[in-house]
Amino acid sequence: MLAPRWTTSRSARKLDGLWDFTFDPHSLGVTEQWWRDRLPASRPMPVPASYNDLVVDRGEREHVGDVWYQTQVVTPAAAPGRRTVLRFDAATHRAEVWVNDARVGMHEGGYTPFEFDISSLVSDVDSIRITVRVDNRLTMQSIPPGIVDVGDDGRRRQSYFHDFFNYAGLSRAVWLLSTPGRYIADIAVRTDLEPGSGVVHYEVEIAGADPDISDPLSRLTSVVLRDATGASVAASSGAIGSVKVDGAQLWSPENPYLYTLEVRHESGADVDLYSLPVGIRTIRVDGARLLLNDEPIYLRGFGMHEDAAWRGKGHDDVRMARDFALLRWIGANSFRTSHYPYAEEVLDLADRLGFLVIDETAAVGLNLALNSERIAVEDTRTFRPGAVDDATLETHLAAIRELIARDKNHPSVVMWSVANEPDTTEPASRPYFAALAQRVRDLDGTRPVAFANVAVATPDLDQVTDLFDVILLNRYFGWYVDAGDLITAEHKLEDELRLWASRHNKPIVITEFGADAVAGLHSLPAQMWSEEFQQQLVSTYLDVFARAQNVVGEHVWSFADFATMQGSNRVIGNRKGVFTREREPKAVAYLLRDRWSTKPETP
Ligand code: GCB
Repeated sequence: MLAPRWTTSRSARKLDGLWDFTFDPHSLGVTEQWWRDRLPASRPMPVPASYNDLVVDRGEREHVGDVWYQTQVVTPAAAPGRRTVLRFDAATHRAEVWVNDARVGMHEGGYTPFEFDISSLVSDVDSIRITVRVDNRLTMQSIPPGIVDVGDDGRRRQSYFHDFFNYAGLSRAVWLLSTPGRYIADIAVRTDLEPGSGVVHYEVEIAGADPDISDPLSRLTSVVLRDATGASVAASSGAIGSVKVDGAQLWSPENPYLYTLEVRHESGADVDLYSLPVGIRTIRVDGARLLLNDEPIYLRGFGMHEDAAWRGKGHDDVRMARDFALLRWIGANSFRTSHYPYAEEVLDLADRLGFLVIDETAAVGLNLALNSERIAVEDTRTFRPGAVDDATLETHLAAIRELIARDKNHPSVVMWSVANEPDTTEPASRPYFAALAQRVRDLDGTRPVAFANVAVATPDLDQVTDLFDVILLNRYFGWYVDAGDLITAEHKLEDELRLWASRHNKPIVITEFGADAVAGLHSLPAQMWSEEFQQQLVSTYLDVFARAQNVVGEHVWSFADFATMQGSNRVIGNRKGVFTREREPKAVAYLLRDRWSTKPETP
């Protein structure tokens, strides 16, 4: 799926701004057909943003169910035959959309884009009313999963199995796109290295109205590859093909060199153009090594969140710019999109700045046993009918398809993570994960596939690791287990890493380790929750990784403090950030900056 872009044949207009917004606690909107008129009792609500922290009433902040957004948009007359598309970069977690009185469709999943061809609805009107029902409910068949019940006071309540606040709404841009009637629907690139050159394989998908042209030769797809100065370095024609670049500059964290693939399609009078940034690079696993451009690479960085005051998970270029500035300052070269696909703008910037991204689906919390103390479920087996079952698998497979459809061309994306901390100790998890791994491989054979393993799924108990290419481990020795005891933590961590390396000849990335620290809290000797303890725990882990076999990466949990549901171990949110929620450094940030800036690029 192509990102919205202005080109000489296309326009891409953002519909962001203040929309009308209404909560629908009694689910009246559908029966009363709220899309037919101005929303009742509406208030202004910015798009993009999560709505939760823009209200002051607790019931509204934690509302469970539908909310409605509406806006009126002027639609300049389109030339005959052109196509108009309404696109949402994300609606969390599902949406149903109307244009004027017509229902145009719906979408499941809160973190991937969707669009509707609305050409027939804009052809002879000056303006349109767009109405969106956004539903934040999580069920055992959604990704991520959750359970909705009704409290004694008749209020719906949402429980969920993940450790970040269930922010919802229109959290990314909304667009009105215009393309020629016959248009470039998709481009897939794959890059390869040959001695002394780089190869870009491309596949262009054309779709849309078939113009009445008798001469098929008047339909032509052609591509030009330009270097960073704009000079043409290779060209080809045909919808499928390859171009070769002698002496290609390879994409890497040290030199994130981007070419541009200009694609042009002509069908009679229709001409469509699209420009795609392309980084020439390979990524592969060789035994226990992770190779970028055939050289071993070591990942240094973080698990992160799209999270900030007021905006919640609303995409914001300002926050994103600060986050990347901090990533560079600290010497990171990598991050994981824990625990959902991030806004595509983040990947665009990672491409430009040279960050290696583990791109994760929103499948966080497929683990009832881990949450049984907090959420009353009688049967704590996760993979069974009525819990994570065939219907959940269908949602999960669709989430993978949409993730890869959106992100397949980003050179920064070097690995797919299909889930975070599922219960892979259950034998029934095996067919489920076999189906996921297979789906990824069918859709993209060029990147390693992995999932983030939970602490209890040790090498002896885990049922699925052999199905994957890289082992991602989340470990909290010294925090959730052996709390405060870094000597025991160090031994247990080292023992477990040794065991993984002896069982599987695969690269290991520690995708989570860390400790909460409330910024400004100090103690000598170091105690849990102080900045000193966080620093000592991180330092202990880094020492173990340096001695361990097969470890090819370290991602501290977490980049910055972030909002969670309330809990007796949360201090207005999770405080494992190396930076505060306001993106200022805690003491551990200086330790990491020191360690990461002196570490050689490759082991
Ligand atoms: C984890 C989860 C992450 C949590 C973290 C924590 O294992 O993957 O989402 O935030 O632990 O701090 O508890």
